[in-house]
Amino acid sequence: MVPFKKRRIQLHAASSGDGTIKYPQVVIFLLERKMGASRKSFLTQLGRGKGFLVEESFNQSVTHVVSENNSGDEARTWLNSQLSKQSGVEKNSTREEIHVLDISWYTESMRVGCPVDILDRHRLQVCPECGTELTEFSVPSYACQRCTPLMGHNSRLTDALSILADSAEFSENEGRSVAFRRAAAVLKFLPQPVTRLKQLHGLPCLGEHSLRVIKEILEEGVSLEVETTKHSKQYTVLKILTGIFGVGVKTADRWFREGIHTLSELRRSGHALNRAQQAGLQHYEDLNLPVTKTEAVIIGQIVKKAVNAVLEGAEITLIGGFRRGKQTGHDVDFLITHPEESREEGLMPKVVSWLESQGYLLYQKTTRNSYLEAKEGPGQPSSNMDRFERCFLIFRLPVDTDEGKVQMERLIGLPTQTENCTQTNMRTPVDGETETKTHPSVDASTQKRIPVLEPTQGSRDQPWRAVRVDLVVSPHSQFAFALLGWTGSKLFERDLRRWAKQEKAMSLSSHALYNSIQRTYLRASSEEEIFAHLGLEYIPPSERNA
Ligand code: 8GT
Ligand code: MN
Repeated sequence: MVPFKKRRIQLHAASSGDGTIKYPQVVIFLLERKMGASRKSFLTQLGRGKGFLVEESFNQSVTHVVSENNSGDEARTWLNSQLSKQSGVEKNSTREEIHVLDISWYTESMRVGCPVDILDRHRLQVCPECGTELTEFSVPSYACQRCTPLMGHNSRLTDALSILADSAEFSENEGRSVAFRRAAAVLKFLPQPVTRLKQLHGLPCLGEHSLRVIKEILEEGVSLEVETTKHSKQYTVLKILTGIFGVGVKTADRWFREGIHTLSELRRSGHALNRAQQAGLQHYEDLNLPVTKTEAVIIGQIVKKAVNAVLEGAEITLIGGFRRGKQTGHDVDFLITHPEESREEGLMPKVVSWLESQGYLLYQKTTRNSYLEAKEGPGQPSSNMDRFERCFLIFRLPVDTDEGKVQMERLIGLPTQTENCTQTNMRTPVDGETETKTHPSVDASTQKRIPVLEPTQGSRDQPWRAVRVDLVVSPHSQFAFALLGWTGSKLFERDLRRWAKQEKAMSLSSHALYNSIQRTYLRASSEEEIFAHLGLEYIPPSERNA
């Protein structure tokens, strides 16, 4: 008898042909029911040979159940019976939902050699009328009270609502846009896919319009309104034009109304573009390619080198979506501080000069710190723009061509590498520092192999790619507030401020927390302390993906 611990090691060692598990986060179980033992065994070997982790028997680590010839209801019923047998899996557990997939997902993944995106057609559908026990959900009202992971279980619904939110933004209807985003955030929080509308009864933030769209998708598979919107001229053109760094909705809409529908029409129009827009147009393709985590880390090392070169002891932190665990982003955000208060003053221009002198910058624009507590009092910035010294950059990142490698080695001797990344829809940058960023990031549940740091365009010969980078400098006394304020997501931040104001009579910004009743500032040196001041349970960055 092999001891239990050893057995598990053997099991995992057997999980791939050459012993390497390429996708440890995807744990597959093939359902033998109706598939048959010999076919299951064949498919198991095939998967393991390609580096997939295919379990012999169902266990708590399984993330993907693959079935052949079973209906969604049959597969679900089987799964539920397995789950109820397992001790330690509570009914209301927030354990990631197990994907119940058709064999087509598996065979396509085998063909490509990596786990393909899970599309609707891969999911086994549960019949609404004959489905197994319906889960009733319960959702706290504020996004900052909820743990929202990166991947939800209702992406079909949340993607649809995000399109309507974008479209509302394009029509400059912020209220409507936020309403759709709130509805999407509630669905993203749910621990299971919604199968029937009645499961949503009584949940917060689901307005009549959102429910109508959800109902249509649950019943018909698609929403006519979403499809029409997505293919409308205004939506497609504004997506393109707001995709130019430095172009916000107002400008894009004005151009659209003037009949400018493409980048080449814009180029030909003779419109005077500001410096940001010129750079945005020039580097359009690069800036609309997802930035990978590897690229973010490499840029982080370069920025760190710059910061250390100009001020000893200064510290940089990766913030924004990457801090929340995203594998790709539309830009890379860094927060810079120094443990001794005031030492950070004047730091930004020096960092920027250093980067410029090393040839790393294609564009830069700095805004000065305009926040003065004593002078401003408890006031909260009217938009989500704050008053830190901030720099919008377009970074010139060497890529994996011979020349790029030479540059990279010469400059910092960094390794080049490849990795798996999660693709995301791109968010669009905006009119410099005068307009807030507008577009949502939509996490697609996709997993694609992207060779990182290879030339971004097949035919391009330049040894670098352009990447948007934001630098923010904060005094140490405000660091925890800046870190919380810049980690996002946008909706999480919005709800933190709303919670503070409506539930606690406090005013929260990226600089400070003010108690309006006691008329005092509440100091904090960590995010945990800020959550505690607000009477909220601490939510780690990876769960702030509302
Ligand atoms: P991404 O992957 O698309 O880049 O997603 P992200 O990193 O979450 O979005 P982002 O647009 O880069 O913004 C990062 C965070 O900074 C978000 O939480 C956003 O709310 C916040 N943010 C701005 N502008 C400002 C600002 O002026 N002040 C503060 N405090 N936060 C801001 O985008
Ligand atoms: Mn970002």
